[in-house]
Amino acid sequence: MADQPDFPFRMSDEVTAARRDGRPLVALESTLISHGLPYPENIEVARASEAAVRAAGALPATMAVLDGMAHVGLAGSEMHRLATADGVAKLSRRDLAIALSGVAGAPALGATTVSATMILAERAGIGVFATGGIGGVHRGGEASMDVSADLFELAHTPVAVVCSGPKVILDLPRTREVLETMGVTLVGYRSDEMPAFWARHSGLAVDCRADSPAELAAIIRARTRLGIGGAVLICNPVDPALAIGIDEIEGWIAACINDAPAGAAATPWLLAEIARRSKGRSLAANKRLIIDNAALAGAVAVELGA
Ligand code: PSU
Ligand code: MN
Repeated sequence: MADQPDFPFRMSDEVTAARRDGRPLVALESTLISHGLPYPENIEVARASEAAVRAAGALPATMAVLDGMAHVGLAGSEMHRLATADGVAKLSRRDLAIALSGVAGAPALGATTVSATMILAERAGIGVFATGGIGGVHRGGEASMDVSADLFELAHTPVAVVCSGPKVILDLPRTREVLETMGVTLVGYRSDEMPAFWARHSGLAVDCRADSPAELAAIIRARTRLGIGGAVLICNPVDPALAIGIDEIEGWIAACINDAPAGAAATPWLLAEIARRSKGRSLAANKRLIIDNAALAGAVAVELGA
């Protein structure tokens, strides 16, 4: 926990005060700032997401590793660094220990993925987290074994995650299967289907539908009471005004997926490539859904009173 002296946290004054006063908090990630979106859209989205959490009545805690220290809650200048610096590391579960070790060669600046952000949120006592799209089984993953550490984290770490489904560049049926096997509770917000990031429809079912933040909070509370760990994954489909049809998206993916690099660079490369091919439409949808997910996470945190 945050009060453990050996865990090198730096909590912002605002987050510290919110925890002391029992005010609701929402964790936000930073990989989408440093690797998921171009500048200046990335800093606009980071600021707008924090504003959306506040408008809902909660307080934002954006996570990153700066100068070897895990940060829970960032200053504006720190978000700006993450949005503009070159060579920001992409930190997943495996990378956190290195980034916090102080060894030579450890990255000075690290953005946290869904998995790393869930870990920091749980350690900081923050139970609700908002992102854009989660990682999952990559296309061809049955051979390459490229499966995002996000899925493992969702299986184990008890933090509710609000997203717009797995990123549509992934193998969605296999990602859905792994979520089921891992025992992640998959809830559609005002949706019977698991959404697919920029697309509202995947053809894959959720475990249950919820139509209000109060219902979402009830499911999270019940899972917490069970004490089984792992996540409630809340899937909030993108605004229909900016949604893109799956067939159109599949065309862009087919045209570039064979050129994508392997490993951690795959997702950022595909997002940038499709932003270009879609003439910015995927970017507009991505921005909207991240901000809307932050707003919904704020409402859920208020409902939970934590
Ligand atoms: N949501 C977005 N854009 C992103 C991400 C989420 O709208 O770039 C990030 C998250 O940090 C997620 C990561 O953990 O993409 C998945 O990366 P990978 O597929 O390499 O596990
Ligand atoms: Mn991967």
